Amino acid sequence: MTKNKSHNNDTIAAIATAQGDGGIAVIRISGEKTKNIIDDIFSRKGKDNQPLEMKSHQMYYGYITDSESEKTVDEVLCVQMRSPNSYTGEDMVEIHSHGGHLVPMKILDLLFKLGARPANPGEFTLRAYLNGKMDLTQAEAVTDVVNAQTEEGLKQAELQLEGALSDRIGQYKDRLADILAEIEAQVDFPEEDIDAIVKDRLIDSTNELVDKINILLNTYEEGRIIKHGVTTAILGKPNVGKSSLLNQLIMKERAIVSAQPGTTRDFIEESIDIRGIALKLTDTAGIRATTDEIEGIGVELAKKKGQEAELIIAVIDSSKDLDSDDLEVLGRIKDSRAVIALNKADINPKIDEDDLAIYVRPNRITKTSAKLGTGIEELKDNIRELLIRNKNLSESNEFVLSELRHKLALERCTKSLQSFLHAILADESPEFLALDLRLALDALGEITGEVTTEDILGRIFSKFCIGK
Ligand SMILES: Nc1nc2c(ncn2[C@@H]2O[C@H](COP(=O)(O)OP(=O)(O)OP(=O)(O)O)[C@@H](O)[C@H]2O)c(=O)[nH]1
Ligand SMILES: [Mg+2]
Repeated sequence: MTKNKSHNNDTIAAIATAQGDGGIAVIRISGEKTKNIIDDIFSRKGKDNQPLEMKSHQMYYGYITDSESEKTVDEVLCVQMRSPNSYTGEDMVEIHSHGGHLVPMKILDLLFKLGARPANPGEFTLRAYLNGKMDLTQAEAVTDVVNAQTEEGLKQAELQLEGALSDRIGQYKDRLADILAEIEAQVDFPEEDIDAIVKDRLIDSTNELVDKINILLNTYEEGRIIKHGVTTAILGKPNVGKSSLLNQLIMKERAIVSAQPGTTRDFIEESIDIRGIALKLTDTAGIRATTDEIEGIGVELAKKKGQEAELIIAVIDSSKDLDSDDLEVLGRIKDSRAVIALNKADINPKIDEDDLAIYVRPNRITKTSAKLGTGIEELKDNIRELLIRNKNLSESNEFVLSELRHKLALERCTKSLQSFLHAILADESPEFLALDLRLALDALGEITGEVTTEDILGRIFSKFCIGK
C-alpha cells in the first residue's frame, strides 16, 4: 500500500480526553460531514439561534442542542479547523464540553445520530498519516509521547515527532537513490563492465552508508531501555536489607522491614525513575534453603523474578562473611546485567569490593546503608551507567532508535546493501545490482511509511488509544 491512496472518508468522532471525573472533556470530529453536523447542533445562544459562521481555528462559546428534541445538551467551547489545516488534514471540530461521563457521551450520541461513526483507536492519527500530514515514524511518536514514562523518554518521542528519524532516513534514501541512479544508467549496457573508478566510488559510498546505518542501529538497546524501562529484581538472602533498599529507592515506606529474616514473602512491585530510566522494581523474598512451605514458595518466586528481570540489584550484607546463601545469589547474577549493593556499610565491614570482583566489575559495586540512606545516589549513578553508556544523552539532542520495527527494517536494508556489495565485486549484471538496491530502498520506505501494508498499519494503530 502506498500513502495518499483513497481511504474511508466517512466522518469519525470520539472523546479525546481520559474517561472519568474531570472539569472538561474534549470531543473530536473529523471528516466530510463535520461542518454540516456542527452547523446543526452548535449555536451561540441555544436552540432559538441561527447557526453561526465559524472561522477556522477560532474558539466559540455556545450551546450544543439536539435539533430534533430541541433540548440543550451542554454549554461548550467549540473550535473548527478547516481542511487541510488540521491534525488529520480533513475538516475537524473539537468540542470542549463539561467533563464526567454523561455529558460527553450525550454529545457523542448526537454526533452519531447525525452521521458520524465511532473512531477506531488511533484513527485520527492514521488519517493524518494517510493525508500526508506526518510520516509513519511521526505517527508512532504520537503514542510514544502519550506513553512516555520519563523526561528522557518524552524527549526522544518529541525528537521523533519533530522528524529526527524521518530526516535520517531521508538522508539514507537520498544517498541510496544516487547509487541506484548510477547503476540504472548502466542497465542499457549490460555487456559493458562498470568503469573501475565508478565502481570504487559506488563501493565506498555504499560502505559509508552501511556504517552510518550501523551507528544508528547500535543505539537501539539504549533507546529501547529509555522507551520501555527495565524490569529489575532486588535479590539477596534474608535480612540483608532488600526491602529497606526498595523503600530508599522509591522514597517511601512501601515494604515491611524487620530484623526477622524471612520478612518479605510475596514480591512487591514499584516503578521509579532512576536518572531518566523507568525501573520496574521488584522486592523479593530472601533466597535461602528453607523447609517452611510458604517461605519456600516465596523463594522460588524470587528466583523466577531474578531470571525474568533485565537487571538485578544483588544485596549483600557487608557486616557478615559471605555464606552459601550469598553464593547462591551471586551465582545467579554472573551471566546477567547486575549491580551489587554492599549494604549495611554503616557497620564494621567483613567483606569489601575485592571479595566480589569475580561476580561483577568493581565499578558495579556500591557501598550502601539502606538504614541511613547513604550510597543510594551512587547506586543510581551506577545503574544509569550500566544501562546507558552514552553519558551525554540527556544533555544532547541525540536521537536513539527505540522501535523494533525500525530496527528490523534497517537491518534488512543493510543486508541488501551487503548483498549489493558482494554482487558488484563479483561483476554481476547492473539489473541484478539494482534489485538489491531497490530492496534496500523499500526497507527504508517501510520505516517512514511510503511502502507499507494494511497489516503493518493495523499493528501500529491498534496500540493507540481512542480519540488520538
Ligand atoms: N545497620 C543497618 N541495618 C540495616 C541496613 N539495611 C537494613 N537494615 C536492617 O536489617 C534488617 C532487615 O532489613 P530488611 O530490609 O527487612 O531486609 P530484607 O533483605 O528485606 O529481609 P527479608 O525480607 O527477610 O528477606 C532490619 O532490621 C533493617 O533495619 C543497613 O544498611 N544498615
Ligand atoms: Mg524484605
